[in-house]
Amino acid sequence: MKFTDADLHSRGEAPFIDDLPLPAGTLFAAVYASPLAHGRLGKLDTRNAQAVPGVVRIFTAADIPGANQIGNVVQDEPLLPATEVHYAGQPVALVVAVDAHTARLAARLINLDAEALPAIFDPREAYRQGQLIGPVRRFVLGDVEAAWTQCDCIVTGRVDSGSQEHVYFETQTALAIPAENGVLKLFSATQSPALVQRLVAQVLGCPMHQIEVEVPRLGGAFGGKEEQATAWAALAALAAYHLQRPVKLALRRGEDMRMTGKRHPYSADFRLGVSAGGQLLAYEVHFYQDAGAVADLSLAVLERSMCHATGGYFIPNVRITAASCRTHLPPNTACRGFGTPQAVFIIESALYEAAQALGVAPGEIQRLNLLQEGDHFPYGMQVQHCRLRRCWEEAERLFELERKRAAVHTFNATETLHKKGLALLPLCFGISFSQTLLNQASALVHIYTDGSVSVSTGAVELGQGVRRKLQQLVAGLFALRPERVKVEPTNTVQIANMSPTAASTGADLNGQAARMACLDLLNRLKALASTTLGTEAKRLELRDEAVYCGAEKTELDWSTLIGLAYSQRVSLSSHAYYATPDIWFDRQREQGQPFAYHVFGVGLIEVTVDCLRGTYQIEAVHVLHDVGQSLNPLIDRGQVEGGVVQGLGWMTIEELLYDRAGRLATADLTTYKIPDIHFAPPIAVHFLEQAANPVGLLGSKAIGEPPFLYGIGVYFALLQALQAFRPDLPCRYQAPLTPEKVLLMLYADE
Ligand code: LUZ
Ligand code: MOS
Repeated sequence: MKFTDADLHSRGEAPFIDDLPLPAGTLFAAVYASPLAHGRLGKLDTRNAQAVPGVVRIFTAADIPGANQIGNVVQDEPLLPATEVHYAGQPVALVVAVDAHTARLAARLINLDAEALPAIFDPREAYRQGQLIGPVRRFVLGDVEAAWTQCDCIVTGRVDSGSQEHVYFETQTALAIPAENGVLKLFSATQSPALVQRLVAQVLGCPMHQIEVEVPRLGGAFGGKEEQATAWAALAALAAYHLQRPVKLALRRGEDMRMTGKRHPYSADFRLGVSAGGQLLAYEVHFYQDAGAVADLSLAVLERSMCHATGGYFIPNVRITAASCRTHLPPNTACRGFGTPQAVFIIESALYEAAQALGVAPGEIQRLNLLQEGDHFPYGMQVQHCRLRRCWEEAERLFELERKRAAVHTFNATETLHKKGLALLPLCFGISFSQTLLNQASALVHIYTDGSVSVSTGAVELGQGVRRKLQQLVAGLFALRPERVKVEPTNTVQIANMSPTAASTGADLNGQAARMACLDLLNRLKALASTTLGTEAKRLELRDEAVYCGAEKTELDWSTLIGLAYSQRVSLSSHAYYATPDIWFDRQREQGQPFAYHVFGVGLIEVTVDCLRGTYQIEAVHVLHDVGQSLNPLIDRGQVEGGVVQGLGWMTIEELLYDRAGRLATADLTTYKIPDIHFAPPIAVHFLEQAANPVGLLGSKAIGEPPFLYGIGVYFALLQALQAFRPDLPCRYQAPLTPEKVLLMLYADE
């Protein structure tokens, strides 16, 4: 690889699926989506659309040769609905034309005769009406009922958190190319090539081996392409199947925002009991998750929320109840953090409320209750290699916490119209898919006769630098310059049945598999070198592209060794399979050990609020993060910075608004504001030192999702500043805390 993905991205040269040269005769598709949030389908009038010159064909549910079903966890999602629509923006028909403009133009001429049905947009209302996805689940630790009597102070409250659009730079895209014998090659912007392969085969009614899925790279994903890339791939495939022509479907930003699901909004009721000294004694919480119209990954998201309900704290008596509520919004889905941020915002809100009631600083309660080695989570697992207290203590010194607190105090005592706030957030994030079976990966490593290396895994490069990490890993194991190692695009022919690149496990799982394949090859090569040199294999070592015996360089350099292996008929390819050991979960008992390990850290956020205008400035973020022994500190730093900014956006300015009919009103980036360079504060990232992870790849820890959580601190920093201005402020826990809401909180009388 001459350039890494990062080089290409910074030059604007990284090609995405939309940039691929198209085969002659490629057609273009556009989606006709439901204008209704809930309705019974009548006649779909496509005559005007058909009449547009350049329109080739319009597809509906009736054209699906196999199963009209793309639900994965629950089979509740038709590719194209036949009888009812369940959200505004749901694809109803596909228009295929000679160019994309014509296809879109024609789609606008489709008329749907549908009868509107009552729609629900609030998860609590859905819950009242019994509109649930899956069973209501409960995790229990200790005995909350008995514990309430021992609490000196009990607080209750309600917490709401909003949705969040993924805003991947690359919108949902698919290109389907028919090949001989009914085979379809699909380029799909997906985190889950195997899922796309399986569901497209199901939709077309053909065996999976007829469908090849390739992912060159993604322009961001953030969970939004874990499950929700499937529909577009299946639609393009459906058209290509019937027309036997290549078909491309690439959503525009507005279409993408209207048609795809987002982060799950949560509403929750909590009850938290503490001792007079601030010890957390009992916690009861009820999560109402807004799943949207179909199950998608909602149940897995809910499970991860439950696993993180107590955040970075130990609470001996806990009762967590969780319901996934079906509404008539687009199906909410995986989004960086996968239910953890929602759960953490809720426990942090409860803790803040308790601090108010006790009249102490939240930081004191946080510090007192941090998880320690061997503490139990409400799902039975004990925390191991716990570094949270260590992180907190080091952070206090590193961030000069006392000095910063005093500065805020002084500022607030002297300034009248501006107030400052400061909040800490302890991080504890479980790594592994909570669905144990997904924690598997495989890798295929070829060494070509010139000594160059090709590595295939199931990992999808989505901007997180996983290819760079794999390249470094393999180059390191073979003692080669990185340029000698190429990491291939992700393809279902090279790697079968891969899990999604998700749950922060991409480098971890696929790296473990790649490492095993490399070690296998190394064993073969060392055996060969040992025979050739007449030296014991265990004394041989690869260094600087050559075979060494102890400190002595032997006559075998890498190229010679590989040439020799080929001529001696030693296989230069290896396939390896990795499954995370020692993890399990029993959903009957709601107990288990779902995570291989946890990631820890502490974040500090400082804000200043302009109490006349309601505007605020995030002054600085400091992070002390436990990434184990980093595989690549520069990439990991980027992941922390990006995660923090995305978390800040979720808590503050990112607000999705729907009209009364359930149609997204903020369907572009002028009305849906995301953090930009002016919004982003300086972020000081420190990694915990001497912190190799005993169960991670080369001592590393996963990095993708956990840092998102640090951003949650901003809510409580803002509350502190607001309370400095208005001490009687009734605290509300309702994110996002937009400047408009700040202004209302400061001046409106409730
Ligand atoms: N996807 C999934 C995830 O299917 N299961 C998980 O536990 C998960 N966690 C984080 C992100 N994606
Ligand atoms: Mo994800 S939220 O696709 O790791």
